[in-house]
Amino acid sequence: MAIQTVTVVGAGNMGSGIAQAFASGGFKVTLNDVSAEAVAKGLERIRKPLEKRVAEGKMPQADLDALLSRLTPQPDLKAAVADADLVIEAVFEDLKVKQELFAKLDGLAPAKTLLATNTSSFYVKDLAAVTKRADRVVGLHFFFPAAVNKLLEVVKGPATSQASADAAYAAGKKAGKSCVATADAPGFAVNRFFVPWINEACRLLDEGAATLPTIEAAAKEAFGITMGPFELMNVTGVPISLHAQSTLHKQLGAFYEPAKGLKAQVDKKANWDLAGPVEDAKKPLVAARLRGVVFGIACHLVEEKVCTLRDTDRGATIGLRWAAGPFAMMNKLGAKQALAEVKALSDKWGKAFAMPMTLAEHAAANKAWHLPTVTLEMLDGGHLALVTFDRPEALNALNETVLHDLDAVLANVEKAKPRAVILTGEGKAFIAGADIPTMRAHDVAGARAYTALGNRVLDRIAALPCPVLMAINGFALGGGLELALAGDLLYASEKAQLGLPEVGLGIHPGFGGTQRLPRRIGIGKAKEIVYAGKTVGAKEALAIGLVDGVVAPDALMDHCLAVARAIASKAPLAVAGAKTSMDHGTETGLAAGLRIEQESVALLFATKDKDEGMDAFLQKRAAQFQGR
Ligand code: DAK
Repeated sequence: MAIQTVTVVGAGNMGSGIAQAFASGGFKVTLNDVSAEAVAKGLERIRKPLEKRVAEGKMPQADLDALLSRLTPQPDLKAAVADADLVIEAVFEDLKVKQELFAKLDGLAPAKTLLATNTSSFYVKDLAAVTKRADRVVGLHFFFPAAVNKLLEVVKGPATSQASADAAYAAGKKAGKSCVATADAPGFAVNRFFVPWINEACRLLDEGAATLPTIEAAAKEAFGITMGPFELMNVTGVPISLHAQSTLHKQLGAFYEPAKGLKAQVDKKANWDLAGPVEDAKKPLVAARLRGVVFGIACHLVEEKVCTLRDTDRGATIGLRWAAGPFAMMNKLGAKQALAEVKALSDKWGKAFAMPMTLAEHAAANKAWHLPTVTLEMLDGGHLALVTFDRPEALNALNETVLHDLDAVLANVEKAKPRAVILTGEGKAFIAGADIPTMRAHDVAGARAYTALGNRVLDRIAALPCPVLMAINGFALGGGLELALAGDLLYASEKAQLGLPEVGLGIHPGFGGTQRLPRRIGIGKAKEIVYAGKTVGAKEALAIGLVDGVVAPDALMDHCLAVARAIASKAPLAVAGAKTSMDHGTETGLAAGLRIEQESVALLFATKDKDEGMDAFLQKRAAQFQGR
């Protein structure tokens, strides 16, 4: 279910932002609203800021022209959805209005079309219920401003098929979003803790626990943000917070009841007055209350299986721009302190804010939450595996945890049997090397064990039967470059820096750098890099054959996906045989290598895919390979 054409219904701030994101991602986008004027206004919302970027030299005119050429205004709903693979509703947040629209869309859109709602407060199931295609209804919850904010919650309703959720997730990623998968629960993942965080700030004010500027300052410091809850409400609109909190209250009970002061402020139709004195002594109390709300709810979310621990944290860091997610914050603070902060609220609210069992267990064992440092996503119906190093705070440096997490992910990749694998890094680095504090602590025995672990995991990458692509998005240094060298195809962003700086640390490469690098670029160039601890830019890396392509940063993942898809469309056993023949054959003499190739290709003549590939040629059709 590959999505190519997208229709956005509703050309307001949210809708036009969504349309822009999909058009930037290369989709053909149709923008619809109730009238030609409303659609034209929506297009202007997209065009104006982008024209400004062009004028400031931040965007080439050609890119703007290309983006606009992918956007079609269409005020007639029937015509707008006639050719859509995905329709995203971004109309007024009113259940009746949305249900009427969904019923209409269900009648007008082709059977294949996926219908998505951008609701932030209603259940996906309540919209699916008015259609005859509940399996093809999903939630796509964008965050304001939708064109810029990278977070996208992909909501799977109880009847949504996995294929529909996967297709929506893949489309969101292609539109440049960092997707988090959530269940169909009140507030999905982020609003469930973010909105009560705002409400708790209002409660603190109601109680006279601290002045508004004190709460604002404490929140900024504790969560590493530039705007506190009150300033945020002023910017986004105070009534929106009240509406979101009231919705949670209806569904989740007393703890979520809107603060009196919040209601009063909405009645006053005024913004919050941010001026006044900050009482430093009261900041710890305020921070503890705000953290308590967030920690408790984050644990509830995971216990209720609404969202994973990692995605809950990503929601906070990507969508809200908090310095750390709730679980990373709890790890930093310690489980016992986190427990105390949640318990203070739980004691006050009883069942309405139940003590999360998992947090109590972690505190009793004085254990940190396990935040996976390497993640796996299966794409294209399982044909592609995307592995991401996710320790951006240390530039994805390889410590024992990362290597063990990678090992576990590789075990799952082996089970899933994809046709190609892509490895990349979150943030500005691919991997900035082995973890220096970890290495600093090792003696000779420790170093042997660490190298053995690293080499075992890197060999596991090299031994995968399918091609492994490295999407080198930034620094690939030391162990990071060595890991990349265990792959088959290396593609670098123009911003990438590649090198082996080990000799500058008093050691030399220990994860295969002295072996795999000369095999790839020749002994002379390899020695130049290793002896001088040299780092090269992407262009030079291409010139010396270290990487196989250099691509603009934004285009790197698309490029790797395109190569991976081209590979995945071919006979998997044939590709695997070619890989083994090349990898093993080139490690022996020519005669032995030719024998390896001969035996490998002969065995392919026993496969169904050989018959399918040749029949397809003779019958002038595309081959459908099964990997058998
Ligand atoms: N290990 C641990 N933390 C690292 C790190 C690393 N390799 N690289 C970066 N970080 C951390 C930084 O300390 C910083 O953390 P905070 O200070 O914020 O807590 C955070 O990542 C962001 O880094 P920077 O602030 O430095 O970022 P910049 O953009 O300014 O600089 C940089 C980026 C990549 C130029 C710089 O971070 C850098 O030079 N990093 C170190 C690169 C490096 O030397 N890597 C190690 C190569 S040696 C062996 C096994 C394996 C190996 C050898 C032997 N045996 C067991 C024998 C392999 C060795 C290596 O990989």
